[in-house]
Amino acid sequence: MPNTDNDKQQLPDGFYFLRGRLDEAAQVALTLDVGRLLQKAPLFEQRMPRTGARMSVRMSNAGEYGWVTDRKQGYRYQKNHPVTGATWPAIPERLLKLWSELTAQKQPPNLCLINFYNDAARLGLHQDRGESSLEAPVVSISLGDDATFLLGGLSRKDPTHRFSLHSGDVIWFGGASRLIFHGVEGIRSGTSRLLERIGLPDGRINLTLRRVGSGQ
Ligand code: MD3
Ligand code: FE
Repeated sequence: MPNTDNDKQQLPDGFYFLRGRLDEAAQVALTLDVGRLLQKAPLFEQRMPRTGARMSVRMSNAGEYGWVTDRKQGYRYQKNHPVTGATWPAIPERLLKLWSELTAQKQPPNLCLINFYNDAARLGLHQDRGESSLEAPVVSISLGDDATFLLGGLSRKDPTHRFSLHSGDVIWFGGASRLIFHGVEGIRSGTSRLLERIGLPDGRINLTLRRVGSGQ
């Protein structure tokens, strides 16, 4: 395993790394919320635009919009689950509360992307583009197994730093940080038992709260 020591690393402006922001009780409560969301909106497979390559991270969404991608239509925000056709379930109250506590934004998030990583899943280095406003921050919450997160710069060629992300860690960022290249190298399977409570074998859930679309 590569060195994942964060403490000496420099974080970009507007990037807040809140290690252990959620205690055990808060993690359990949020995990049960996620379990209820996934009953209404099951995890599904996403496919890359054009190539149709399957993403190893399985996903779902809550909120007015969901992030969806497939071979034909590519990346987009849509109001319906691509498999069930149902609208997405509401974003749980405790996530709305966390968003307002951290960001002091007037508008609530209207998209919560749910990423599920099993021990084979990874997310290649990418930028999050497409949100109508880059002003709105993003809040990310980690639950379950540890992950190795990669943080680069504004160019794909910039060097990347590795961070360990643990269950209960919260990252939030806005401004220039929004366009930084980032990814998830992999998880360390078996480092947490949290997700057993919702019937997922070992793995990691990442929630990202965003404000997308019109009305921003
Ligand atoms: C830094 N998810 O869903 S969340 C994503 O752990 C995504 O599942 C990762 O990247 C995950 O798009 C990382 C934290 C995160 C999200 C967006 C960022 C960090 C970011 C955008 C710019 C810089
Ligand atoms: Fe991302």
